[in-house]
Amino acid sequence: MVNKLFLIDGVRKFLLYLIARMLISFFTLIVGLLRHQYNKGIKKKGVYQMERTLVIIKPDGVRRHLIGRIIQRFEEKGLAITEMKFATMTKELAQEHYHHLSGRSFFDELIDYMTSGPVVYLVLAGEDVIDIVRKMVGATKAVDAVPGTIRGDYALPGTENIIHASDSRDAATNEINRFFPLFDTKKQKSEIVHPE
Ligand code: IDP
Ligand code: MG
Repeated sequence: MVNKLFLIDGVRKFLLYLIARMLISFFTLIVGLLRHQYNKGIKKKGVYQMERTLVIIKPDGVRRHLIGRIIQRFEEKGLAITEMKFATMTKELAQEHYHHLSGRSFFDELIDYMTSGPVVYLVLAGEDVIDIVRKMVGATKAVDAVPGTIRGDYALPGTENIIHASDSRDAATNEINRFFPLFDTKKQKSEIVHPE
């Protein structure tokens, strides 16, 4: 009799366990479907999972009154500007920013150039924005920069080449944090609305 009761109790527990597992699976499926639909809706509305990149209009770009024309290119492309700042770079920040070039013969000249006057810092956001902006910026050396790119249209041979743009996700994160130390990535992390 006692054995029978234990058996019934065991079967009941097993059934409850099965029902609980089925309910969990069912809710997981529903949540997955809802998230899928939500993401589809977001894409349709022009809101994307996005990347960010740091752009610097260098001192020669500012001196040559190219700020407006450069920003216009990014706006016309449809990229969102999420941060913007006008300031002169300190020597310490310039050395940190170009630390990977510290052994090169042109390093001191590069630091003098980057600290020679105010620059414009921009954070641009959008899908694949890092690669898109690098393509818009063009090759480092003026002789290689294709016409139609910013450097191709405005830069001549030498250290001065108008503009900087992050070249990878890691670089973008480091550079945004370097020049916008109060930047709150969490605040705007998930989505950004593109300009119409
Ligand atoms: P990037 O700006 O296209 O990413 P990097 O190789 O990271 O190119 O170089 C950083 C900056 O250092 C360049 O934008 C340019 O101002 C300067 N630079 C790079 N290579 C040379 C060079 O061979 N001679 C003089 N200046 C250079
Ligand atoms: Mg670089």
